[in-house]
Amino acid sequence: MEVYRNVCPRNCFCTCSMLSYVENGKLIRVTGDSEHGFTKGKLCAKGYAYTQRVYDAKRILHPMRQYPRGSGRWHRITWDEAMDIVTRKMLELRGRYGSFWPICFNKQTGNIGMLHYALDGLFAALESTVVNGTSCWSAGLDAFLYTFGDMRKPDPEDMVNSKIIIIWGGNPAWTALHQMYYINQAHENGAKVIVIDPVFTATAAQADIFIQPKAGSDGALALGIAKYITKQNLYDQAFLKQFVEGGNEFIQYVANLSDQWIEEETGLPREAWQEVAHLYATQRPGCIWLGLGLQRHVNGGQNFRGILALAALTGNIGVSGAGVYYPSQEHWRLLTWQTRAAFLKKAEPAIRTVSLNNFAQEVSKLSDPPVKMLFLAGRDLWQDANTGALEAALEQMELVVQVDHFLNRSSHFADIFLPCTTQFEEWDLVPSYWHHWIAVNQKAIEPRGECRSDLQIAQNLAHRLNELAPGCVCTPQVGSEEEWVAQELSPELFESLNVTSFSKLLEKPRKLRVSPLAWADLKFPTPSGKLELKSGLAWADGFPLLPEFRTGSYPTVHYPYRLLTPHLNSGSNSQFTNLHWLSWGIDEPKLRINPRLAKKLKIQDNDRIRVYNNLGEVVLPVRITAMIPEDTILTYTGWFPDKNQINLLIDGKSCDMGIRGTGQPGIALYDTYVNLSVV
Ligand SMILES: Nc1nc2c(c(=O)[nH]1)N[C@H]1C(S)=C(S)[C@@H](COP(=O)(O)OP(=O)(O)OC[C@H]3O[C@@H](n4cnc5c(=O)[nH]c(N)nc54)[C@H](O)[C@@H]3O)O[C@H]1N2
Ligand SMILES: Nc1nc2c(c(=O)[nH]1)N[C@H]1C(S)=C(S)[C@@H](COP(=O)(O)OP(=O)(O)OC[C@H]3O[C@@H](n4cnc5c(=O)[nH]c(N)nc54)[C@H](O)[C@@H]3O)O[C@H]1N2
Ligand code: SF4
Ligand SMILES: [Mo]
Repeated sequence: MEVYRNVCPRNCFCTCSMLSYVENGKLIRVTGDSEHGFTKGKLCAKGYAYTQRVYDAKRILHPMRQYPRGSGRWHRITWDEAMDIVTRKMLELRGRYGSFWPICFNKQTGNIGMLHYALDGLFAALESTVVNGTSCWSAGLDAFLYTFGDMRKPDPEDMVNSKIIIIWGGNPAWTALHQMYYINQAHENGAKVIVIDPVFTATAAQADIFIQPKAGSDGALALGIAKYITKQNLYDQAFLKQFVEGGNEFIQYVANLSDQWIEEETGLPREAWQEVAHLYATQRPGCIWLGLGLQRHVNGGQNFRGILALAALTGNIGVSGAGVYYPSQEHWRLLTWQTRAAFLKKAEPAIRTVSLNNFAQEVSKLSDPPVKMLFLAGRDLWQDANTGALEAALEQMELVVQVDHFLNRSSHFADIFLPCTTQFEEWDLVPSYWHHWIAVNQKAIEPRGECRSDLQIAQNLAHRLNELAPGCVCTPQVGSEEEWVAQELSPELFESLNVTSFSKLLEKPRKLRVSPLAWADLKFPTPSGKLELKSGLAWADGFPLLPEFRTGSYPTVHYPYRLLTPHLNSGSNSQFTNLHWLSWGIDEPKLRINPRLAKKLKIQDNDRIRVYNNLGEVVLPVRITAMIPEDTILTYTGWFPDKNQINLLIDGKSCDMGIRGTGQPGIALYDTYVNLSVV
């Protein structure tokens, strides 16, 4: 049996290293890689299910054309035919409109490997229309940029040294599974774990203290904690004086807030935040984990600023066991991004951008020239907000091309389907946005059927375009995938990994030699050089100078319930839930409602409920559970084939922040309101 090293390229905190076992050219087993210090030889259930994903009967193994669009009548075509249809259309549109702007490229994070950025490079080089923004983390990111000047976090392995771990608006027991090892280690060493979430999650079930504020009220809760810490004189005066800008103004601001106001905003009794405040200020060092769910609100960024202020007040920064955790990309900066750059070959391409936030509406609005062709890679458009508008938006497209493994919800509207390889069938380099380990993804098996990698598809497109219109695009045609991977590694990266050659890197995953601490030097790249609670940049961008609370959104008379749609353990966004191993016994999607609400509305378990708002309606079976408050309902995000799709009800309004870090505000996915009726 042959054994290869692979890396899970999903948009997931853990970026696990895997060992793949191959017999007679077939992948027969996948395990974790015990040489990977962060994941320690384990995977999540999705990782172990890759053997099914690779060989699933529904995986598409050759190019196909659907005619007519939406008919479900797909027929096989050759790669040559597919490339011909796609590139001729591209050139015809350029001829008609004078540029490639009528072509919109929409890729997000279906696969975060570096070689997949070839397509991004190609469409930027062509100067087409490209999607701008991300649904993950923008609002929270900007709060870090205002406060610290950059996004850096401690080594997640350092969490074992914490005495208090506050997990605020994140559900790592499901979404960052391997981090639970470090949280549990700290717990065993006597740390207290506090979870703050409107929902009693799998993470909350493992905590010492669970605080259940109203969604979107976390900024007010943070101010309550700050008020208690300062009033009781539990704050770090020396730290504040030396390293913090606006510390005194902030203390004055919180001193004037009434406990009653905080109680009303958060729905919590004052004892709740006072206990958290006392523990965080006195049991040191303490860290805070800022979840992504917390910032998917219209006031999400400003709420983050309030929480970041707590680390500043207590001086829980730059020392082991302390700090604030959020995804960050320190070592993405050590990669050369050669794949993207090699395809792009231009410093400032004249691309046109379209916002992801309300993609359907925004893409329809573009004129002069209008968008006439959509190229999707690693996307399920039904993960976007306002999916009700997608059908009309897609109607205006003369050609929709999709690169994927499976026919998904978006395929209904596609004309051409190009099947791509999985990580086992290609080389790649997948950096983590969480831990400090790097591993190379080796090709373990030959591509299934006629599948090609995103890199190859970019090369094929460039090649055919140049054949049809010589000099149309300047892109490289040569080099093995292995060489492309090697080019992503900079001398600084080699040095940091303590290896001298690419081949050494193939032997096992390596850890970067970076400081386990963030901000150990306490020098901050902000305008003042200090950690800024008072931020002139925030002010210039239209936000309060201080981390004041900004009220969020509220239910209305017509739509009295908040709809939360967080991430599911057995899926990775839209991925995996189509597999039998992962859908079996899970029984999703369900609509969770509180027992008191069920009683009020005379709803029984498994009743079918109509959930609706001004955008549309979805019918789902109910699960009655006390894990959520009475005014909230919950169903998980994901693709449940043939079932109703909840994003129909999400309107795509923007978060307060996000433009600074990612060019677009975040999406306030969790500020959605609905009403219910029994079917
Ligand atoms: N298993 C699995 N893992 C994943 C993913 C997946 O789909 N499945 N997706 C990956 C991706 S792309 C992402 S972005 C991350 C997301 O991972 P997380 O950071 O865990 O974020 P969410 O699942 O969006 O929400 C987490 C929690 O935030 C809570 N929440 C919502 N609003 C508020 C609020 O106003 N205040 C507070 N305090 N809490 C709130 C929700 O109730 C939920 O329990 O996970 C990644 N990992
Ligand atoms: N209601 C609600 N909606 C949400 C969220 C939420 O919390 N609630 N979360 C949002 C968030 S944070 C995110 S990140 C998005 C994620 O949504 P998307 O950006 O659509 O990403 P995925 O669902 O991970 O994957 C999309 C597709 O990529 C394909 N794919 C996998 N590997 C490859 C590859 O190598 N090449 C190509 N070409 N395709 C590949 C998969 O098969 C899948 O069909 O969803 C967002 N939508
Ligand atoms: S989905 Fe996440 S936890 Fe699961 S195998 Fe992939 S990287 Fe690891
Ligand atoms: Mo995400």
